[in-house]
Amino acid sequence: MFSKILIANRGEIAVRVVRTARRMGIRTVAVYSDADAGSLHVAMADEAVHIGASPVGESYLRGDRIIAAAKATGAEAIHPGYGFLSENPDFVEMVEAAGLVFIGPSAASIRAMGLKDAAKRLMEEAGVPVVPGYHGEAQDIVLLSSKAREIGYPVLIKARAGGGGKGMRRVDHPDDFADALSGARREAQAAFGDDRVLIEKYVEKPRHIEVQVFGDNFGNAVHLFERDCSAQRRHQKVIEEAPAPGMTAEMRQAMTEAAVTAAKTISYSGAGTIEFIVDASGGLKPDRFWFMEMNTRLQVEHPVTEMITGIDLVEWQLRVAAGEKLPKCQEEIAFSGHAFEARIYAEDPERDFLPAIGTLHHLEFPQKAPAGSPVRIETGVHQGDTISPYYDPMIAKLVVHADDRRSALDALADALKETRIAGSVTNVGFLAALAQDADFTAGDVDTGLIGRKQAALTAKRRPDAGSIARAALAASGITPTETSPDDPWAALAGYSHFHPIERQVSLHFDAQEHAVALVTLADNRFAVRVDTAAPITLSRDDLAATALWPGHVTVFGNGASFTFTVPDPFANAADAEAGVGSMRAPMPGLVKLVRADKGDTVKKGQPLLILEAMKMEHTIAALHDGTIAEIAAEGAQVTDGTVLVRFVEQAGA
Ligand code: MV4
Repeated sequence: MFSKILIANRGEIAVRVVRTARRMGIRTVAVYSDADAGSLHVAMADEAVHIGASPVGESYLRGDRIIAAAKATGAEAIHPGYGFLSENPDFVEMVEAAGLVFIGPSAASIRAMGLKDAAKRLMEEAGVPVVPGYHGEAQDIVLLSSKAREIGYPVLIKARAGGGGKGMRRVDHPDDFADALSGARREAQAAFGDDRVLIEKYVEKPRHIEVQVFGDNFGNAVHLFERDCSAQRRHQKVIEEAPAPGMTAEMRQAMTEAAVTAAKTISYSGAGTIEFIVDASGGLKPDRFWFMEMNTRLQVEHPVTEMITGIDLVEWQLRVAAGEKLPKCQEEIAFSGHAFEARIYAEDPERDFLPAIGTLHHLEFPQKAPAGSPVRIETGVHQGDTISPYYDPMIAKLVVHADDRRSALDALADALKETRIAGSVTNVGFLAALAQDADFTAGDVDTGLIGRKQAALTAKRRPDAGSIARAALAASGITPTETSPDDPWAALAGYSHFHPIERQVSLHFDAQEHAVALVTLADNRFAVRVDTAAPITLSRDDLAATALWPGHVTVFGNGASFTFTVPDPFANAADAEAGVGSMRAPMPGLVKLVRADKGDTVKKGQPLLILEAMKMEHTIAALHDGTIAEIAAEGAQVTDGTVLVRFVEQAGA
């Protein structure tokens, strides 16, 4: 076995690989960019080497620097994780030429699966079912349109170099073929520098079911059952599960056998995934699945397979790469129960999932689902970290396992409801809604489900009076435990029998202001009146599901979180004034350029200033129409939460 490996990746997968390596007594070397100097994967590894600036092209994609780091630290092998250089055959050859081991398949295996049309031809020859279609070299339009007729409409035109849905066009009628073809070619050329396409029969109600395979360098290959990744949004997986709902013994037998054939055909070594498209319009049938592509790496969603099989896939990767045989033969591999993985992202479901940036001021995950089943959190960040714009904005993967699908789904929903993140907007509420969706719960999931139900799954929720009251209690400065006498708020928080002190707190949610009055009662309780509603009695315990962060307070409950803007008594006067219509810095940075003046009338979406943060420029645009009362000065250094722009208060706002 290796004594030291280098991990050519970042974030949760780098942390994940360190964990298994450590358990096996293998030392680890992390690599990192400027933006990642203080990140978790660097802290977790035994050693770390700086490899360049924040953009991936200057760091995590620099194979030469990564190999030099491995040589300099005496690492014997390189684990690529997923993404970045993990499926780059030229990198594999560079690693091997440097006398190091690539923890993954051979360059030849990666190349065999790299071009989708060639991979499909190869699989067809090996007897693996592929979607009826044309995967040939000739590309003239007359030939392609006659192939489309032969296949039968509707057809799908796909980029041969493709993946991720780019360069894909569904065509329902021969009259639309020429336009669709030129559109697909243009997109394919732009995305991959290759405008060649393939034509396939369009599969209705598609499901994405993939099979985990593993090979070694002695010609052995096994499968570790299937995962269902049909819950996707614009080709981004959202929730994955294993096994696939509704899978029959017959279908599983056919799919896993095809997957092992695929792996053996290319003498595959290491962890791989055979992705199939399944026509679920008539339930799962053994003659309704087709090979789509092979991912020649460990996948993001590998933990659901680990949960149902009890096998550590990273351990297997290390053993196989070190020249050992597969630790188990097929008959020794079984699965039990059901697992789900939800991908928690810094993104805004209400704004069509726009990626978000921000500082994770509060980051809290449940250790266990209320029913007692384990919750596994895979994350590469800790509280206080900033979500940088350079990399994938995934915050964590939440993985649950239980005896059956129903219990696992309950555990997933419960765990999401107990996940508390403040400082950046996240998709946690959306994930909780999806986990409770009737079709998803019934296992009736196809790749179009999220798109069809997006409005309901992302419906904006408004805080109830109880949430507003809890937010006000937190914002008022009352702490979870009784204050000490030298606390400036002690006198106010204390109970006074003769002079009940009423405190006023103003909170804003979106454009709406809430006036809250708090009175301290006996026994550490508080009467909280929201606007004109009847007072609600709260205790210090009600602060548990709240988080205070610069200029804001976030309250959590039942799968939703509400973030309010709040005047901060400790911030400067301008900040304290700022309420509705103020825009704050989402991360610490430098005000690089200011394009509006005090007194200007601006339109929603108009760029107001540029904030340089994490060595990247962010345009801060007006959130709504209005007149500027105050705007940050050019050259100002700001922390996150600092008010950058304040609007003149409008009557009725
Ligand atoms: C298809 C298809 C229907 N028919 N192929 C999308 C990305 C690429 N990996 C394959 N994709 C599809 N190929 C045929 N012949 C529908 C999709 C598809 C899809 C597939 C898997 C997961 C999500 C998807 C979402 C939309 C379309």
